[in-house]
Amino acid sequence: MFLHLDMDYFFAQIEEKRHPEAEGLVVVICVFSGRTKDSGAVSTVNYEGREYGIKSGMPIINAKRLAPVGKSLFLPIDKEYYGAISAQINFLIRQECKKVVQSSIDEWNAEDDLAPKKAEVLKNKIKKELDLNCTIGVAPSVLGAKMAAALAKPDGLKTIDASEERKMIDESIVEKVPGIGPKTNQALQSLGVKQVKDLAKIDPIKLIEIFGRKSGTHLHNLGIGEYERELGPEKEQEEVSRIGTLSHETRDPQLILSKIDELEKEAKDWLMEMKKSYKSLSIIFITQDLKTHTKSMSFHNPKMWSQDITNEEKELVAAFLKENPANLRRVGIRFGGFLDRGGQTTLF
Ligand code: TTP
Ligand code: MG
Ligand code: MG
Repeated sequence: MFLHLDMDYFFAQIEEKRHPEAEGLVVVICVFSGRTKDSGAVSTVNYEGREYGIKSGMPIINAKRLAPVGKSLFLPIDKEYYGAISAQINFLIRQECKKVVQSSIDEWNAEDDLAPKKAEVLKNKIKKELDLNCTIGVAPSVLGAKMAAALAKPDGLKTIDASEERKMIDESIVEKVPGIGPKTNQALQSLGVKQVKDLAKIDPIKLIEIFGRKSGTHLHNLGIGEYERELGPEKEQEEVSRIGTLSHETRDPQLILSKIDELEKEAKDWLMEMKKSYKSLSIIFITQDLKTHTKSMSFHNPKMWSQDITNEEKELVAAFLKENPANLRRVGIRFGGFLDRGGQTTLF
């Protein structure tokens, strides 16, 4: 069985936790372009905001027109912080399931014989450790799991068997199938294909003529109920990070460094496993106001997991403490700029 996990209104949910005053408000995450005060696009919006028609990709100005006055919070995107939370979720999923592929900042696919049970455990763990809601779909195929999750959103868990999966996919309109974009949808509409099951009525030769061998075959297989039963390849990971909460808010270098040491060991297990050496090291500092700061250094000669970096860590922590007077709530470590141990770069 496969499971598909997608975080609910991910960036906006994280910001809700950071801003307790956001409770009940419309929360809009904005990518400000800086040209004028309000130019830019909406990254995402919480479910309250969706009720007013605010959507990802919409100009911020339009979202401001739709949002209820005095009941909305427009916040700038903080990708660094969301990436750190995503890395923590990634860690939890990999602790639980054997085969995992991350497909976006807030989405994972996993294969596991015990997927229904694992899904439940994971959902609870993410709630307990990060106080975040997600939705998980479980099905006999990767596509089925993803579509089950879409139907169960938000805060849902939906497990379906093979016949329920077939019915769900057959009856879905083609536009709702992940991978079928507006162009393919339009071409299918002109063939009279509305639901996925209508694809079975079209001669596969014709589908291949129109969409090419690969997509044409894929569409035909969808129509006859043959779905992918393998996780796709994982895209090359470009960094590994671990982040953790300090036992109390502090700026004591000793306490901070001992937490970093713990996180370093976890991240290095991964480096060792994946046979990577690295060229950059960052320490992430999350202050008591939940702002994220990073101090980084890079190395001309790549370092192996076995090399001691205590001095580098000390240096980065000291540099941060010198310029920022705030107490720290959480710290993290990140390794990047990977090279395979043979010396060849993996980052083309
Ligand atoms: P999604 O999972 O597509 O959306 P979501 O998590 O906000 O909401 P849902 O509950 O429906 O899953 O995307 C994950 C994050 O990616 C999202 O929180 C913000 C970002 N994103 C953008 O920046 N721009 C976009 O157009 C989309 C779709 C997402
Ligand atoms: Mg999501
Ligand atoms: Mg997503």
